[in-house]
Amino acid sequence: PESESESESVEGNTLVVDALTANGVSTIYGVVGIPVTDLARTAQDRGVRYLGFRNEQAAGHAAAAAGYLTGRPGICLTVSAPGFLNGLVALANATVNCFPMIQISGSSDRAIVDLEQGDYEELDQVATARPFTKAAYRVDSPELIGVGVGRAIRAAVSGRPGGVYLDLPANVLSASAVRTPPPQIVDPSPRQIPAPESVDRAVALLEQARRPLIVLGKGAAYARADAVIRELVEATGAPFLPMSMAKGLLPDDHPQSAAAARSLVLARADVVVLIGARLNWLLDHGRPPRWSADARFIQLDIFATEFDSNRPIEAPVLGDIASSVAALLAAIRRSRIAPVPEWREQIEASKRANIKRMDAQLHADVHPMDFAVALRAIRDVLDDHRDAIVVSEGANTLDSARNIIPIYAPRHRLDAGTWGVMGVGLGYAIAAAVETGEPVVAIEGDSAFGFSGMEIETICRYKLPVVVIVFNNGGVYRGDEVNAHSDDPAPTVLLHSSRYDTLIEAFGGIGYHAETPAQVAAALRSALTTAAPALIDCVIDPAVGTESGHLQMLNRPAREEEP
Ligand code: TPP
Repeated sequence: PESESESESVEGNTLVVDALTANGVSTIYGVVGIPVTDLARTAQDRGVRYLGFRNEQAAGHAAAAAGYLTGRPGICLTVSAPGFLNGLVALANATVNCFPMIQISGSSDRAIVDLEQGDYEELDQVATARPFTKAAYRVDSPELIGVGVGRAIRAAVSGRPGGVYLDLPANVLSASAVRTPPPQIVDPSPRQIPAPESVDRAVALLEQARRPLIVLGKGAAYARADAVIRELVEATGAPFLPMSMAKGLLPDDHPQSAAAARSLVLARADVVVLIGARLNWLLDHGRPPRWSADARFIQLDIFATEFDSNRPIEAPVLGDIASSVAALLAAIRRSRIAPVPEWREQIEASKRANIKRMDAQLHADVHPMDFAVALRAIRDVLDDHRDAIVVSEGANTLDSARNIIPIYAPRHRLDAGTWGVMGVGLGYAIAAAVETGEPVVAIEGDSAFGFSGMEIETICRYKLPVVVIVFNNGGVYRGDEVNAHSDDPAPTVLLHSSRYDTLIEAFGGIGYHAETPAQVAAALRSALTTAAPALIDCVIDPAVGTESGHLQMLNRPAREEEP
C-alpha cells in the first residue's frame, strides 16, 4: 500500500505518474521497451489508462488527436532513439496543426550520449526534437520530474497549442527520490482577452462589408466556443465557410453555410473574417485569382505572428478565440452589419447549381463504384448516426469525403490536416473512440490505410467501436498506371486484388467486402449496430480519381512519355 509519508522514497517512474495524475492526465498512448516499460506499468497500476500501439507514429497521432478533442495535452510514450524518432513525426504534425501533445521519451545515459561513446539507442533527443516542437525539455534529476511535467503541460496548452517533447533519461526514471506533492499547474491555458480597440477596428471594418465572409478554421473548433461562434455567425448574417476540421462547428446544413459555393465566396467576398483559420496553402494564401485583390481581412488568432503572413490584415484581433468571438459579438450587437441582399441570392444560386451537379455524380449508375457513389452510400447511413466521428485520409478519398459527408457536430471530423499527412487515420480513430466513447468511422484511401494499417490489431485488442472503410482502388490516387519499361508495377500501383477485410478477421474483428453502394450501406449499418471493430473493403474502380486528388495546383504537369 502506498504511504504518503513525507520521507517516503520512490522511483522516478512513480514521480512521473504522480505529476501526470496531479494534472489530470488519465490516458497514455505509446509503445513500451527499455527504459519506459515500468513507467507504463506504474501508470496502469495507478489507474491511468495505457493504450499500447504497434508503432509509435500511430500512438503519437492518437495522442495529438486526444489533445485536439479534449483541450488537454495528449500523452505519447516512446522508447529511446528509434521509438522517439517514430513518434517525432506525430509530434511535429501536432505542432503544425496546433494540437496540444506531449511526447515523453526515455533516453540513454547523458554522459555516454554527449561523448558519443555508443550507448544502447544513443541519440541527442532534445536537440533532435527542438526544431519540430513548441518546447523541448529534459529532466536530469528525479527531484525535478514534477517541474518538468508541469512545464510541458503549460507549454503544450497555453497560447497557441503545440507539440512538446519531454526527455526522461533511463537513470532518472529508475533513481529514487523523496516523494513530495507534485506541482499542480494552475490555469494552464489562461484566457487572453483581446484589446477593445482591436475589436472596435474589426467591427468598423465589418460595418463596411457588402459581401462579408466568415472562415472557420480548426482553431475555432479547438476553442470549444461553439455556442458563441454560432451566435456571431448568425448575428452577422454572413455566409461562413468551414475549413475541413471546422465542419460541424455549425452543422453543414446550416442555411448560412457557403461550403457548396466555395469558389464564389472566395472570389467575391469584400470583407473576410478569419476565425482560427490561417491564410496558408489550404486557402490559396489569400491570393488572387482565388480571392479578390480588393478583399479586406479581419483575423481572430491567438498568435500574433500569424497576422500578415500572406495578406495584410487590416483588423487583427489577438486573443483566445472564445474571448475574441465573445467580444466581437458584444460589439456587433451595437453596430449595423448589412450584407447586400444580392450576396445571399448569388450564394444560394451557386449552391443550388453545385448541389445539383454533385447530385448527379452521387447517383450515377457505375460499376465498379467510383468515389462519389460509395461515399453517397456512407453519407446516407451516417445521416442516422450523427454522433459518429469521421476520420479521413487519402487524396481522392479525403477530398471527396470532405465534400460529400456532412458533419453535424463540432470536432466530429479529423483528417490529414495542415500537412496533408498520411498515416494519421488509425491513431486518430483510436483516440476519438477512447476519448469520446462515440462510434468512429475512418474513411481511408488504400494507400493511406497502409501507413498505419497494423493498428487494426490495436483496435481489436481494446475492442473499440471503430469502423475502417478502405477505398480499395489499387493505387496511390488511382490504380491503373502502367509501367511500359519492366514487369514492375508503376510507382502509383498497389494490389487491387487485396482483400483488406480479411486482415481484421485475423484479429477477431468483422470484415466486410463491398462492391456496390447497397453492399457498402448494409455493411456500414451492420458494423455501426454491432459497435465492434470492423473493416469494410470497399472496391473502387482503379481507373477513377485524379493524381493528387484536388491538389491540382500543386501537381506537376503530367510527365511526357519519352519518345
Ligand atoms: N507520405 C506522407 C507521410 N504523406 C503524404 N501526403 C504522402 C506520402 C503523399 N501522398 C499524398 S496522398 C497519398 C500519398 C502517398 C495517398 C493517396 O492514395 P490513397 O490513400 O489510396 O487515396 P486515393 O487518392 O486513392 O483516394
